[in-house]
Amino acid sequence: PTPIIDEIISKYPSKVAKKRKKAMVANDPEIDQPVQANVRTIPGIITQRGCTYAGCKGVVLGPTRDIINLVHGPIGCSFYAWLTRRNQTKPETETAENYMMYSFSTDMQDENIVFGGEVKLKEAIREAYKLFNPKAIGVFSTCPVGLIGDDVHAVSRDMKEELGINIFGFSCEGYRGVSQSAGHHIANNGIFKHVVGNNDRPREGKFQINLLGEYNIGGDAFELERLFEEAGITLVSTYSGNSTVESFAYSHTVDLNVVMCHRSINYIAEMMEEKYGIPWIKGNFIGGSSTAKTLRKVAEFFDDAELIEKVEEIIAREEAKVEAVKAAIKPKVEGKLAMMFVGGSRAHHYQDLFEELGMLTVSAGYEFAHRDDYEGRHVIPDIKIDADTRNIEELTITKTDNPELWRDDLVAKKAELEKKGYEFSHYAGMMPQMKKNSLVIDDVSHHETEKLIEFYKPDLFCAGIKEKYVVQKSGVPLKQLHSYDYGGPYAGFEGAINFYKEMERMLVTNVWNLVDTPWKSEPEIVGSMTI
Ligand code: CFM
Ligand code: HCA
Repeated sequence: PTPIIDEIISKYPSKVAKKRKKAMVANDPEIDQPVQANVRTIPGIITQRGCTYAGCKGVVLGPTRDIINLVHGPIGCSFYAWLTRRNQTKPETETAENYMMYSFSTDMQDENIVFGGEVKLKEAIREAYKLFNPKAIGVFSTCPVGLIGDDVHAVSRDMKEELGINIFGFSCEGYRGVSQSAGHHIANNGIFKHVVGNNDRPREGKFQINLLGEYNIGGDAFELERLFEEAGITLVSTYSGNSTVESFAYSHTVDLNVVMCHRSINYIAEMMEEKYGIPWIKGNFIGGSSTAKTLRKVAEFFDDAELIEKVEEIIAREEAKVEAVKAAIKPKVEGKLAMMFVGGSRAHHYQDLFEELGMLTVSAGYEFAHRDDYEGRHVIPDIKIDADTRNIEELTITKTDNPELWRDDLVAKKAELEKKGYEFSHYAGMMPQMKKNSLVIDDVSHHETEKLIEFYKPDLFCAGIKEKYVVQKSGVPLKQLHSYDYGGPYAGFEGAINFYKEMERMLVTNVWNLVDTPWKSEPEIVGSMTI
């Protein structure tokens, strides 16, 4: 891939080329190689990234149904974050709170930008309270809010006092960080400060866990809920697919946190451990074998013979179904080439599904992940702290002084299991899993995407809606790994079966060879100019 990297960057001015080269690595799973990540995109280059507000409001808090997520800003920011992520939710009863189908905004106008929007924000909070009587309201700052200096935190404090419900603000202006990633961190901090620990309800269930970083895209979380329920594992809270702020408030009472998307939610996992002594493990439920592996790891943690037996029974039954479908489809898609460029965890997790089908991931990268998501958490101490990182508050967490909440039992359990080689707080990142000489690219640009397609002629490209049609016009099918193209679920055992079938549908066809575009044979625009 080194000549490919050189060819890709040859189009860039030398300074840009030098910088982009650092974000591209010919992988060698045996050795550590730094990848430039979580740095600002060079202005003028079109990439897939979104903004900090999207990461905070859209991604982390968006799927939570019993909180009014009020956007302080122009209407467009709210409209474009309105249900586009396909997170599903299932209220406990028909009348239970569910605000997810609404789009709440202060609808800032010129006047509010010039003279300040705090009064309008207060009015909007009062109106929302009067109309819906919610238990909580979150206020999300869009770009102009930070520019004009509206204090969403002071307004939230005042309104919390006036209305007597939980109201808190997020300084998640779009420009505040490098990407959505900054918004995840801001959201994690806000939830931890204002919600976690608000309710120390008595515990039910023998084995209690939270699932962190699972957002119920296409119903993924429903499939996982099904498995946990059958195993007898109590899923206390999910951050944040099919979730409630009510459950976040008592989520610090669990025995174990299982982290799916490390990028977006590792902060809460770490903070819960620091404050309450709850350990966390990295899990992955994308792919039949990953699902089995993660379920076994959870059962091993609880070390209960009955639970282990039940989990084995579920795995045996479900894997038989998965294997049957795989056996029928694998011979048809084996050897096909895939590449994927998605947010911060799916570009890694979906490699398991392709591996199961015998497909090869020739190139992959994240939009906005950090070096630890590529190279593994051991590089965290070496990550350069720059101005953009310093811009995001790092909460100082201290051990709870409530002896009933501090889990000495779990601290001891962790130490004991670690001696046996059980891995906690561990994420190896995507690179050790990828084949030698596969190409890793962070924050891939449009130009780079075109070049990659030209070089590798992949059978499948995975990305999002902005990339979909450009890629398909070049004759390569694109599978959206954000919205699943309205399919799914793809998590768990049922999810794996759905995904295999989807691959068969997309790849066992000749239709992509028939795609032809007029600009291949003649220039798109022909004209002459007379002066
Ligand atoms: Fe985590 Fe996500 Fe992702 Fe993400 Fe996203 Fe998403 Fe994604 Mo789109 S939290 S990093 S910010 S798994 S919205 S549910 S699909 S880019 S790979
Ligand atoms: C976001 C949301 C997004 C966009 C998906 C896409 C999602 O980044 O703000 O580009 O298709 O999953 O909905 O990642």
